[in-house]
Amino acid sequence: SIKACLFDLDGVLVDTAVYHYQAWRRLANTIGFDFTEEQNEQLKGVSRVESLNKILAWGGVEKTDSEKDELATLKNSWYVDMITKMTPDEVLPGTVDFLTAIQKAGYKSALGSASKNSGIILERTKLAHFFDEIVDGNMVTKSKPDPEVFLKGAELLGFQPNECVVFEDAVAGVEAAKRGGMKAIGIGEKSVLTQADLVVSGLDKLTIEDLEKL
Ligand code: B16
Ligand code: MG
Repeated sequence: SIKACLFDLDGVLVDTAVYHYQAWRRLANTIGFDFTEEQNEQLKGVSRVESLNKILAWGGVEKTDSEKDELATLKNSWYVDMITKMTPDEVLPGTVDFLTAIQKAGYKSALGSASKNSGIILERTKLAHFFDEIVDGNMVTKSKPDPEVFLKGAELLGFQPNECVVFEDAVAGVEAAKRGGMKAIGIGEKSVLTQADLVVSGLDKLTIEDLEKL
């Protein structure tokens, strides 16, 4: 049965995807092209460097590694400007109630995010205290759909993968959970998150009983 919960950050607990989108678009526009909201879906859960590679490919632009470093740093500076202004109001509906409920019910929880900025976001939104362990983009070498980020979370919490459930909004993240041998609750659309064991529109739609039934 499920003993631990592993949470993705962006798109599950907070909606930072809009800030990523704005900053990446600004970068693309600076180089001289644009991309759509639909293309932006493919960036969810994907690391910073891999996101940049995808965007440059959409624009048909080639850059050297050092130019890419500069571009990624520029995008991140715009993104950080936005997230440092975040407030607890930006926590997605139901998040605080659900995190409180699982804590009371005795489940352990960890963050499993691809972001290198998770520290600022958790601090600004006052969510940090809910997590027993935090695994983010600073601690992993392989990005989702590789299961590394979630396997590390399970290990730090001291549970086997099959005792863990992952909450994910990204296709790559759900795939990572399944490849790691965990249950996955998709946050979003059933037609998109096809590999998930259960899909809901947000944490506000989940109860402890849903975890017991997995
Ligand atoms: P950063 P998650 C991911 O966070 C985002 O979904 C993805 O769009 C972003 O590129 C990635 O973090 C890296 O973020 O540039 O802040 O290191 O969904 O895994 O919490
Ligand atoms: Mg996400």
